[in-house]
Amino acid sequence: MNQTSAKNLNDTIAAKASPSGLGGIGIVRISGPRAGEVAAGLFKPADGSLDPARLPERKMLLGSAVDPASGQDIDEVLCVRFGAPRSYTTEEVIEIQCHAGPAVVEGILAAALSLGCRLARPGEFTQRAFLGGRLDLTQAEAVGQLIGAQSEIEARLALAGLAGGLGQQLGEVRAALTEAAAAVEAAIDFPEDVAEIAGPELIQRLERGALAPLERLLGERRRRRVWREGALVVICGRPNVGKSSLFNALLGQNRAIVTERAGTTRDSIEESTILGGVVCRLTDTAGLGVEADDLDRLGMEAARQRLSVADLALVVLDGSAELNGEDQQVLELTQGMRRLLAVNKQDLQAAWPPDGLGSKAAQSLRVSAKYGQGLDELSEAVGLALTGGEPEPGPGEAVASARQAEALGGALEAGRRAWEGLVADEVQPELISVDLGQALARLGEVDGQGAPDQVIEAVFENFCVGK
Ligand SMILES: Nc1nc2c(ncn2[C@@H]2O[C@H](COP(=O)(O)OP(=O)(O)O)[C@@H](O)[C@H]2O)c(=O)[nH]1
Ligand SMILES: [Mg+2]
Repeated sequence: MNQTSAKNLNDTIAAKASPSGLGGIGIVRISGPRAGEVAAGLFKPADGSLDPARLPERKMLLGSAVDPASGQDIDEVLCVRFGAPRSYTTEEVIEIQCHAGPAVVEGILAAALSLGCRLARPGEFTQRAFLGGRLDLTQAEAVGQLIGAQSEIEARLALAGLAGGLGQQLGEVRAALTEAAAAVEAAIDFPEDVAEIAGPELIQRLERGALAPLERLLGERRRRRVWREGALVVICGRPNVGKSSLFNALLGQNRAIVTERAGTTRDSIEESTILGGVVCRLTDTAGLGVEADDLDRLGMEAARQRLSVADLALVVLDGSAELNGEDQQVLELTQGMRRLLAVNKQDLQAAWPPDGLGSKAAQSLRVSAKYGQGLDELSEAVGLALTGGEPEPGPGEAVASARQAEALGGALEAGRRAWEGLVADEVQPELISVDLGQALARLGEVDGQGAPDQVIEAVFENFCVGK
């Protein structure tokens, strides 16, 4: 059992574990000490010799769900029992599979609630798995990530997190910090027996066992963040260069309106797609350049706003028309950013030579959005620019989330201060002890060991109900 307070663990919770709407199968999940009683109250096994209060474990059993108040059948169902602690939550769990009609699922859930269950909060099943010691906090977060995964890559990464590699590495970091903390405590308690607070060996172990691994994890996060979280790619350029055409072509669908009239796209449109292997939110923006009216101004403001938070600017230029002042403005606006230049309309006669951009050229590629030329190369270039060539993390190489990285950064900072204090050997041990304690606390925010309730709650708040 983790140290976190096990509040409300005595009650039995229930929720719909399948998504809302129409589908083949609906699932109601019940977890807690009274799960057996609930099963006895609402499940009638087809095999009359079975005791519904003590169903055999891990066996799909046919039967019917009945409304305990009226005794009427709600649906023909399958019921499976996972006995504690060999269940997802480590508690007694009953799962009832029914037909997915909303009335049926809600009816069974209502029956469970009438038998003394409470409706589960978002992520509460996984929270119980964590409190039961089955998952550490990094693994619990990976469950949420897996459920939210929109692409195969995201799912693979979440699965790597679920394997618990990050938690394991943090266990080693914790051991090194704890060892240093113990040595410092000894120096506080027995100052006359301890000549120096910590010997060079301990200082080295702190560096190698805690600080270096934390630095490595944070570096890994910086380098591979886009693999985990995807990237925001903003298409920009002056009106009529073919931004919306390129947006549609890269998505493989006609999402944005394309016209010969300049200034058709007023708002930013965003869609998810995979470019060069990276999950991208691709944004089509209004043309940047000369403002004709208020709508133009608003559109351009929206475009600038998206650009300011973009991971990559995809600057579109019209290769068939002379570059003008508006193009120059866009080039200047995106100068300091990570960017790629797409020189569009290569199917038409070129109005300027490929090297016409001089020193402004970051990397430029010739494409035709209209005729689908050069798009694969552009996709690859986008992926490469975003990942900097770092390969996708393999199995067991979990990349820290933003929340985790923030806490790891705090742990590193505090640990580094303690290390400096130990090296200088003139800092009061009490102060070093405080720093080490803080490093341990920040570490706990990541794997959940000794973490305060608010941290744990915050992690599970992002989950959906039923998981
Ligand atoms: N020939 C040619 N025309 C294009 C190409 N891409 C876009 N266009 C045309 O350029 C005009 C403006 O395109 P649009 O995508 O709306 O530009 P935006 O204002 O930058 O979004 C439309 O008439 C498109 O058909 C291209 O690769 N080749
Ligand atoms: Mg447009």
